[in-house]
Amino acid sequence: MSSFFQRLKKGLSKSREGLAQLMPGGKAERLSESEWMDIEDSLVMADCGPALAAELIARAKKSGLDAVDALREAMLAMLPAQTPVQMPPQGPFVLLVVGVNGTGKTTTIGKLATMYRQQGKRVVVGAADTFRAAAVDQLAVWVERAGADMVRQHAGADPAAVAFDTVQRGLARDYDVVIIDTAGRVQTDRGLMDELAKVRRVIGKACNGAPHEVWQVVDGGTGQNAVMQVEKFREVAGTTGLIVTKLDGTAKGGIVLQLSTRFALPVRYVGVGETLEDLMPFDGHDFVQGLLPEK
Ligand SMILES: Nc1nc2c(ncn2[C@@H]2O[C@H](COP(=O)(O)OP(=O)(O)OP(=O)(O)O)[C@@H](O)[C@H]2O)c(=O)[nH]1
Ligand SMILES: [Mg+2]
Repeated sequence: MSSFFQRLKKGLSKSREGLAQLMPGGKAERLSESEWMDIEDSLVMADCGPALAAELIARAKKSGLDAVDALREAMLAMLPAQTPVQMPPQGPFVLLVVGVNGTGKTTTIGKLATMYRQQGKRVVVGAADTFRAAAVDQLAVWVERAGADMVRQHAGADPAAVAFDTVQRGLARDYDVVIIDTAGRVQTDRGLMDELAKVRRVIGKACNGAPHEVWQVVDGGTGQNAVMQVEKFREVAGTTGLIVTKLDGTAKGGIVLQLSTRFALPVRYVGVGETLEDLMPFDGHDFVQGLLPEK
């Protein structure tokens, strides 16, 4: 078993232990109504949200399997299909990374750039978080460690202009992957959300069909507010996939299932630490196994 999975399991231990106490491993149909309700509460507490928790319980009750198997099947059935990321047949794969402040965008870009470099791809990263000079320097450190290249402008430059330049550079110099870092923004900030919509538009002007993916980074410990975040970013920036970070910490895990099922968005990767290697492709089976008690 990989150490990544161990770390994920450790991160999810609180939720798993909470559920373990409620599931004696008996046949599902033999659990009493109040036992099912306790499990439902516990799923809500694990950040699954009330609607998903109710749906999972309804499906589990019907299945006739024991509680753990029933919930596992229900969770897996509700997760959207994990189709592979489509790389464009020609030209660079352009990825826009968005999300609320401090969720882990820049760190995750460092991890992604490292991963793509390890696959032998040429990677250029655009520093479109121009708000703080420190943000560009932080990105520069990650990009250098990854062995990727970076496009930057002066602090305070128009983020859309940086994104445009980066995509043009990616096209002109035959890069395989272009990743655009953006400043964190709260989904209720109209001005900053408009700015993000512009970044997206301008990327499309630099390269037809781009961005090919828009990945929203969500802090796994955020709780229910994450639902609002994804709703709004999806509307404005056209989120196509999720990356949930900090699952090595105090995150309760259910938010991953809730976001993915509610918005029918694939979770592409999960972050389980602060170093370059701490990114794992999302695997629904592993995740659900980590969340549910062992039998
Ligand atoms: N434990 C843990 N910490 C993480 C993970 N991903 C990111 N972090 C930490 O989260 C903090 C914020 O990360 P950043 O990458 O700067 O986040 P950001 O979204 O770029 O932040 P802004 O650009 O300010 O919006 C840093 O201290 C990271 O080390 C993770 O998977 N696990
Ligand atoms: Mg950042």
